[in-house]
Amino acid sequence: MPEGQIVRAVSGFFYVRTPEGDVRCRARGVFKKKKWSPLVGDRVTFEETEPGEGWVTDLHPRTTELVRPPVANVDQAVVVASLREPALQPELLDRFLVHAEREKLDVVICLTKMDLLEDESELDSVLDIYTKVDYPVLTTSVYTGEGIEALKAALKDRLSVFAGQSGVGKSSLLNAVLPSLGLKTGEVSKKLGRGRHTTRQVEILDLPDGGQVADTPGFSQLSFGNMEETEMGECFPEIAYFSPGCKFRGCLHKNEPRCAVKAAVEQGEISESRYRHYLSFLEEISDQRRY
Ligand SMILES: Nc1nc2c(ncn2[C@@H]2O[C@H](COP(=O)(O)OP(=O)(O)OP(=O)(O)O)[C@@H](O)[C@H]2O)c(=O)[nH]1
Ligand SMILES: [Mg+2]
Ligand SMILES: [Zn+2]
Repeated sequence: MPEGQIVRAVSGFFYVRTPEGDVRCRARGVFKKKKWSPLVGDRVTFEETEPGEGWVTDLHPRTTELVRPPVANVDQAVVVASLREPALQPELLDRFLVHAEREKLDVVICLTKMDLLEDESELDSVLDIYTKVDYPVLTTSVYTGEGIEALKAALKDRLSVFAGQSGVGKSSLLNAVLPSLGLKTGEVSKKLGRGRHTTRQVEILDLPDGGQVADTPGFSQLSFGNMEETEMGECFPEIAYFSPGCKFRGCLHKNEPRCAVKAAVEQGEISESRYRHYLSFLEEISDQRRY
């Protein structure tokens, strides 16, 4: 039976991409019974009942599975943030990074709207934080073209998901990478200082030089759901790096004695803002437990 990849899901239909074109499929009832639901990105087996229409009959094993945005088999997260319009929210950026790390995705940070930057020092302090963690950081502008070639290179031959709050310019970046996409973009509200949730659905797009991207709707609420406190340190690469030096196994790097992570923060090897967010995420998890 033929196989393909789900590239879009709209009101109960899954669009399965094949070399011969997209086939609009429903999922067999058996999926509901087994509580499986197909995701965009899934590799599937399907049965064509008439030209262009059919049934999904089997889901292939996933390499990764993101809940928010809901996409399967992603290799890389492009975490998009603007320094201005909307203003950078470092805590939200770290939240996205934790989720990407938890799924063991490769990460590229993309700082957008460089043409709006007035003061270089604003950028330097952000670069300082993230290059210390060894995250690749691209600075881009769709108006000057800065960083677009570098972004194209980073997207080659893998499935990348674009994530970030509404209005930071995810769809605009994808349009700059591939103008023929013509994705809809939206003004950032002057009054509210945030985007208008222009992109409504997850959709996988093929790039001409190899590779795929998933544009996703922006969101600003992202909780740590079923995460354990002990997992959080693993999702901050710099904390994971220093923690073998802690005196106690299972050290949460809060107030424990002889904590190598706290020592690294004091010596400036781990950035204070990242450590602060780590602590507040831990707090959030233990608060969720309580209720
Ligand atoms: N000055 C400047 N504005 C930009 C840049 N990139 C995007 N914008 C503007 O930012 C606004 C939001 O862009 P979108 O691409 O729709 O943002 P998005 O992240 O896809 O937003 P959602 O789909 O709502 O999640 C639009 O008005 C864009 O024109 C840039 O590099 N420089
Ligand atoms: Mg968009
Ligand atoms: Zn510790």
